[in-house]
Amino acid sequence: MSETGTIGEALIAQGISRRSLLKYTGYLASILALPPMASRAMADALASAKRQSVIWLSFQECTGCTESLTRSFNPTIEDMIFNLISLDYQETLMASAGTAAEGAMQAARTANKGKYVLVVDGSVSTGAGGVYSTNAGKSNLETLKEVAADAMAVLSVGTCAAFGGIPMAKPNPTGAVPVSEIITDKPVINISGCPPIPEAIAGTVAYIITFGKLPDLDHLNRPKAFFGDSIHDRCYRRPFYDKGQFAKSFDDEGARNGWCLYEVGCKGPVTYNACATLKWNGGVSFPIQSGHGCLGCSEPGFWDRGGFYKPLSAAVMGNREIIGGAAVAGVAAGAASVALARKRRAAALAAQAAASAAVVTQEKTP
Ligand code: FSX
Repeated sequence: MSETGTIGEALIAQGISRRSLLKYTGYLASILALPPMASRAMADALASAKRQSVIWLSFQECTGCTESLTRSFNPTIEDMIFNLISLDYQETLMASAGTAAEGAMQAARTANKGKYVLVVDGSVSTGAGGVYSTNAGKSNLETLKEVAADAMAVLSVGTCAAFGGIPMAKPNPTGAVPVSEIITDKPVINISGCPPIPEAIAGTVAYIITFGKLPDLDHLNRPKAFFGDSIHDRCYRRPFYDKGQFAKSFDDEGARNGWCLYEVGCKGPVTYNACATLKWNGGVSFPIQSGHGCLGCSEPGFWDRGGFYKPLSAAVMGNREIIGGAAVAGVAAGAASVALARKRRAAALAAQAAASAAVVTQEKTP
C-alpha cells in the first residue's frame, strides 16, 4: 500500500481532476468549519504533499470503527482518503498477513520514523501484563508503546480507544484503558463515537496532512470542528424541547408527531458529536431522526451509566449538567411555555450562565 509520490501525482494517475480535488477540499473545508477560501489553499497543499504514512492498530474492539470508515457514504470520500494516505498497516483491510504484514509495518516505521500517524481503534488491555489481547506474539500494550514511540501523532478512533469504551465496562476483566493512559509523551487526538462518524476520521486526517498541524481540540482532546456542539444544540427536534413538547413513550402521540425525545432518555444535551449535522449513511438519518434517543456513545463512561431510557435528570450521568451557551439561552427562551418545574430549571441554568461566562461542559468521569 505504500507509495512515495505526491498526492497530486496519485490523483492524476487515477484520473482525478483538479476540479474534483477542489470539490473535495470544498467539502472538507465546510465540515471543518473553515472559510470557503480555505478550499483552494487546501487543494494546493494536498496536491504537493507526500501521501501521509498511516499505521492503524486494532486492539479490543468490535471492528465497527473500521466498518464505519469503509462505509463512508460517498465513494469519492473513501477513494480520496485512500489517496491522501499511505495506509501501510491495517489488519482488517490489508491483503497480506503474518510475516509479510508485520514486515510492511516495520518498513513503514523505518522509512517514516517520526513522521507517520498512528491510528488506534480499541482499548488497551493492561490486565496480567496485557495478555488478554495479543497480536503477532505481542500484547497490544507492548505494540502500542513500540509503534507510538516513532509516531508524529496518535489518533484514538472510536470511544474504546478514546475513553475505554465497552471493553472497559464493569467489571473490566481485561484491565482495559484508553490509549491516552498509555501514551503520555505526544499528542493523542480522540475521535470518539461507537462507532465514530467516518467524516470525522477522514476530516481530521486530511486537516493534519493539509496544514501540518493538529486541529483545535476540546477539553477531551477531540477536534472542535466535529465535537464543538452538543447533539441537542443542533437537533432538528430542539424547537419541541423549547416548547415543552415531549414524547412520553415510543408509541404515543408525541412520538408520532416527532416531538423531543428527552423524556424517553435522549442524552443529546450532554453528548458532543456531529451526528445531528453530518448524520449517517450519506446524510440520510441519525438515531434521533429514526425515533430513538441519543445514547451518548461519544462521551466517557456512557457504557456504565445505565438509564438509557430514563430522562437525564433521573438517569445516572455522573456529575454532568445540561450544557451551557446556546442550550441555556434556548432553555431560558422556551421556559415561558413549559411547566413550572421546567421554568425553575431553566432559571437556575440561566443564573448559572450569568454568574460565570464559562460554559458548563462535561467533566471526565473518573
Ligand atoms: Fe469500540 Fe471500534 Fe464501538 Fe466497535 O474499533 S468504539 S466497540 S463501534 O469497533 O472500538
